[in-house]
This record gives sequence, C-alpha cells and structure tokens, in this order.
Amino acid sequence: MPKVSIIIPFKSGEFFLTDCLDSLKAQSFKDYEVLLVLDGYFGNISHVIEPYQKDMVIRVLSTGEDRSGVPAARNVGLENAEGEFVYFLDADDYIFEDAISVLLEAAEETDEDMVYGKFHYTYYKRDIFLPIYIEKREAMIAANEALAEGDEEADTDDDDDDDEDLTEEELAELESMKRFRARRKAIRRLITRKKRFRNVSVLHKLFRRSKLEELGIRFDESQTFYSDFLFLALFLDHEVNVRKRYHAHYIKRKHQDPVNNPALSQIQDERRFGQMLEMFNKAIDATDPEGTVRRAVDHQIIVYFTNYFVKKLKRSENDFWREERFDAMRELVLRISKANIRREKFWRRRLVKALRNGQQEKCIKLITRRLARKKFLKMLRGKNVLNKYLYRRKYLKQPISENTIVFESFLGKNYSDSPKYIYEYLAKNYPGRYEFVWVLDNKTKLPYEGTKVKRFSRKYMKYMATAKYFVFNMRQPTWFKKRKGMIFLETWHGTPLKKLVFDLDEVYSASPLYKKEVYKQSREWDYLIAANEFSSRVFKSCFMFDNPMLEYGYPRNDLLHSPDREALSEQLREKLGIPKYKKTILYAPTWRDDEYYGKGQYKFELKLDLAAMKKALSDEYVILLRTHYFIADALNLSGMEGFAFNFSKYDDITDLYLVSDIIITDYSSVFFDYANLKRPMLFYTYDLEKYRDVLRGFYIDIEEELPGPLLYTTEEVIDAVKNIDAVSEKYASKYEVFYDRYCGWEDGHAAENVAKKVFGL
Ligand code: C2G
Repeated sequence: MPKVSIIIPFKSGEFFLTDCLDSLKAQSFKDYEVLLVLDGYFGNISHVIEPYQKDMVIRVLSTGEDRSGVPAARNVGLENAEGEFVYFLDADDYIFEDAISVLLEAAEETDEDMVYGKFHYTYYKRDIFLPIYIEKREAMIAANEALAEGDEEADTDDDDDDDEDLTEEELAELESMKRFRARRKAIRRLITRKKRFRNVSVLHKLFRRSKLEELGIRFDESQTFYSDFLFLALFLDHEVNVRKRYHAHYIKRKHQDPVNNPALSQIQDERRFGQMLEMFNKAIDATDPEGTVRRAVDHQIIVYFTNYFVKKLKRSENDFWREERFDAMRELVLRISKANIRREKFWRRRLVKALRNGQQEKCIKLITRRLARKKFLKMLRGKNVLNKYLYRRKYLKQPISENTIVFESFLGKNYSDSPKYIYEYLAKNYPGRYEFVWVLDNKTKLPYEGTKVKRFSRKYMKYMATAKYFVFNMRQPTWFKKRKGMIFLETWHGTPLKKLVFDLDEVYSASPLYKKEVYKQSREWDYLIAANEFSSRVFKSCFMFDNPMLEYGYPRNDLLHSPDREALSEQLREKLGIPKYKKTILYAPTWRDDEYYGKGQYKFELKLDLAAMKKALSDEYVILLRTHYFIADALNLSGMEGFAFNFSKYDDITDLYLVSDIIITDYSSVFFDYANLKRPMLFYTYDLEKYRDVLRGFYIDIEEELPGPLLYTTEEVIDAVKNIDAVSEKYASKYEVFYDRYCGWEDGHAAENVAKKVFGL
C-alpha cells in the first residue's frame, strides 16, 4: 500500500502534463501512486506516461461513460486510492521536489487530517520557472524559515514551555483549543479570504484518507464550478485536525490563452449562477449555523452580492438579473443569520438590507452612489484615469478629423522606425495637407510641422479619439476604440525571427488575455507592412491577419538604399561624435523574456567583456552599444571612455546602422534590416539554447541561414572582428541567399509606396 495517492484529473494538454509528471518524478519522497483519471480524453495517453512508468506507479483510470467533469474524476480517484493519504494535483501544474514530503512529515508528526501548503502563480513552464526561483532561493529559504516559524507560532499561539505545569485534563483542553484555532485559521485562509469563492481549491492539500471515508465526503458531481468549495466547507465544518506548511510549494499555472485553451475559472457559463446558488444553499444546509464555516459561507455570499451582483443589476442588458435572479439572490440572502450580517462593513450591510426588503431600486441607487464615489477618488489619484474618462465620455463623441494622422513608434519612446519615414515622406511632399501628430515622450525636436503629444496626456486622448489615420509600429492600446471611418496602418517593427502570438503554443511574458487582446487589436488594422515575402506569410498566421498586406519593404530601411548613404554616414559620424579614424562596431542585442523587473521593464546584463575588447581592438575600432527599448538597466561604461559609446537612448537605430562597419547582434530582428547594407554581421548568441528552445522558438533555422558566425564568448567575438575579411568571405554566398530572401523587396521607396496606397495619393 503506498503512503500517498496523488489524484490528477486529465482532460487535455499533454504538453502541460509532462511538466506535472516531471515534478513528481523529481520528488524526494517516493512512496506514492499517481491516479491519472481520464475525463473525456480521447488521445493516446500511454506514449505520454510511458517514460515515467519506470520511476513511479501510474494508474490510469477513467470517469467512464456516465460520469464526467473534474469532481467525478476526483471521486474516481478517491474510490480507487490505496494510499493512507490523498493529495490533489492538477495536470497543468507542478510542485517543488520536497512538496509531498514536507506535507507528509507534518501530517504524521502531529496526526493531522489535512495539511496544506503555499501556492505560487506563473505563466511559465517548469524549466523556466525553477531556475528563476533557484536564483532567488536563498532569499526564499530565509523567508520560508521565517514563515515556518510563523507556522508554528500561529498554530500553537501558546508557549509550549508552560505546558509542563498543567494537569492532563488541562493539557487536553489546551490541545483541543490549539486544534480549534488551527482549524479556524484554515477556514479563514482557505475560504473566507479568497477574493472569489471560485478560487477555493482542494489542490495542494494532503488529506488523511480514512478521515474522508469516515466523514463520507465526496465531490458533488452536479457541480462543474464550485465542487471544491463545497468539499472544503463540508470537511472543515467537522472537528478535523488541520495544519499549514508554507514551505511546501505548489506552482499553479495561469492560462494565457483564453481563446483556445481557457482555464475552468475563465469559462463564462450561463450555468454558473444556478450552480452557485445551489452550492451556497447546500453549504448552508450542511454546515453548523453557528460555526466558522457558515460565517465564511455567509461572507462569501454577501461579497458576491455587493461586489458583483449589484453591478449586473444596474448595468446588464439581460432583464433576468432584475427579475428571477434578483428573487433567487434575495431568497439566498434571507437565509443568512443577522449575526453574520452584522459582521460586514456598513455599505455592505445597507445593500444587504435593501435586498432583504426586496427594494431593487434602492440597491441600484446605493451601488450607483458607491461606484461614483470610487471613480471620483480614483480620478483624484491619477490624471491618466481622468484623461481616459474624457476619452470615453467626451472625445469619442466629437467628430472625426479627416486630415489628422497620429504617428507612434515604440510606445512613444522615440522618433524612429517606419512611422518616422512615412511621416517625413508625407510632411515633405504634402505640406499643409495633413495635421501631423506625434506621440512622443522624449525631447526630440520634430522636423517639419508635426505636433508632439505626450502619451496618455489629454491632447493625446483627444487625438486618439478623433484622428482619422493612425500609423503605429506596435500594438494600439487595448482601450482604443476604432471608430467607423478611421484607418489604421500597422507598420510592425521587424521581420519576425522569434515566434509571435498565434504561432506560440505558450506565451511566457504576457498577461492571460494576451491572445484575446491581440486578436481584437489585429482586427482593427486596415493595413500591415511586410518587408519581405517571409514576413508576409508569417504575419498572416501569427496575427491571423487577412486585410491588405503592403508588400513594399520597410519604410525604415529606405535610407539604407539611398544613393547618398555614404555621405550621410559621414555626416552622422560627425554628429554622433564618433572618432574620425576609427572603424565602428555596433552591438545591438534584443531583450530576454525571463529577465525582468516588471511590465515592459527588462534587465540586461552585458555579457561582452568590454575591457578585453578594448584591449584587443581599440587601436582600430570603437564600439557603439545599443540596448533594446524594453531594457531598463543603464549600462556601466566607466573606464571605457573613447572606446565604448552608449546609444541606447538614441532615437533611430537606422542612423547607427549607417555609421557602423560591423554589427554584432543576437536574436534581434535588427539583422534583417542591417543586411540591406551588405556589411558584415556577427551573432553573439551566448544563450542560444535557452532562448530558442525554452523561451521562444524561432521561425527560421538560424544555424543554417544566418549570414555570419554564431559566437559564444568574447574571445570568439574578438577573433572574428580581427579576421573580419576572412569571415565575410566565408559567409559571402550565404549572405547573398539571405539578402535575396529578406531584403529583395527593398528599393528605397517603401515609405512613398505605403503612403500612396494608404492615403490614396
Ligand atoms: N531595436 C533597437 N535596438 C536594439 C534592439 C532592437 O533599436 N538593441 C529595434 C529595432 O528596430 C528592431 C526592433 O527594435 O528591429 C525590434 O526589436 P527586436 O530585438 O527584434 O525585438 P522585439 O521588440 O521583440 O520585436 O517581428 C519582430 C518582433 O516582434 C521582434
């Protein structure tokens, strides 16, 4: 008989399951069985689990034909479990290697009926998440020790030393008090404090199986959504012994694809309301009216009503919120004891009172007032909120201004990329014809007569609401409303090397709504520019784009084909202060998905040994450094004066291409553009495997196609620079093929061609 039975319901997603099983394989504790319960799964599971069978006992079960759903699958698991304990795990999650042993040790030590641990939430799969965590492990271990101490303190509350003076009876009483407190804390943590009762979960809880049998607790199979809530509420309503162990870690995967692969909690289902009522009613029927669980249940009902239901009452177009659902809600709330209502905040109590009296209008009035007050307070706090409010309430009602064009490059960070060249073409050739507006947060002075506006400022909001044309190189904001008659030109910002949106199974660095958002946004693009045949094909698939593709090459690359580019380059060198008799290397790497501080704020650690480069190359070369626009870290170039120059904040990378003799890059789309110059390219791909195989996935085989060497150390880079002629010669034929494939459409007139097409000139 195994010690622990791990119950995993499985419906789909073999990809996730392997992560889950890998984490079980890595468990330090080995005496467990896995009950994988198939629920409406029609694939061939044996090839997925076969590699694991030598490391663990996996019993594959099924809900059968008459039963279905997660509750049924878990019940099948319970019916078949042989372990002394059962543990619930989801197929798309994974656990730390000591998770089971930590929980089990605690359960055995103090004879618990249930032990629960800590959750982490992530979009990442296991082999990305773990290294990030291991890095922070020291800090985590320290925090865990503190928590572990907290565990004990919180669970005992009393000083054990004093116990010695007590009689046996007193000791028993004390023990029972401790048990009671631990259970009350668990109820608060696991039920009351959950923001949404749908998040109440049996996951990562180790139950003593005999206790579940004794109490006859099973999952309610008529419940698709809330069976966990009922299960836990019923369990905790008994005098069970429970304990928490916060250094047992469970990694809950957030789902980032609500379009194709929604998590259960993301499913909007008409049945939800009915099931919720049923669940609450059952919980009320089955629990002690005076007990802590009931208090938690009542609180959850009130929170649901005051935070969610009343908003539906006020806003929904569906009358059933004001008719049968209102009545059902009222009936439910009438079951809540007055004592429990008294524990709630004043504004909630007023709403509950109005509902109990059946005063629908009053409920609506109260919530309207409360929402208005909240909005007002929010506006006082941030002017962006006020500006957005004006966008919706005022500017969107104003007429569209037929000749206004809004340009934005890299979220207003600089004056650059294709929007810049389209703007300059129009401003130069059609002066006075349009009102040009640039979204720009830096101090750059615009040539021609464009107006600058700061992103999120009031003026910006006005133009976003009323301009007819938009020329953006990244996605428009999610709140942007495309009005009838507006024309949106998406230039995008690079030939895709790294896989994008709908070509990604998994999105690591984005919010769960990412795919849904991009889908909405790309519907709003009237035109999209492709620099080459390859981009055109990929964009159609990765953005699910089927409006006109402008196949003219990139406006941002026009300059690279300008007949006087050499003269231009000389002028620029002077303007940028590059020493006269030196050759120039440009180093322009991309960003890394897994190294960040926060949204759009990425870390960058320079992995080139600049001192070594300076020593070896500074007689002949200088190096220009250019980090990606997402990078928040500033480069430290002290001691490198005269050799290394930081151009990370410089507006337009095209200028930097023009002045450099060699480029070093990695997985950045810059190399597709730089190739237009036919100058040598080196690829400093020190983290290739991680980047390609773990973080992103590429559209092309870079080892095969890139027209330059992949280098892994500073020494190799120095060596390649020193022998650059030989390197160029070696890659000459590859370069030609590459050039034809990715630069073949570029003719120096992309801006003109795009502008003529979009603006009907
Ligand atoms: N860029 C830059 N400096 C860098 C890196 C990039 O100025 N050090 C600019 C270049 O114009 C480049 C663009 O930002 O073409 C996009 O950068 P990528 O490194 O390719 O990365 P990303 O922003 O993720 O865009 O289809 C293109 C992809 O979306 C990649």
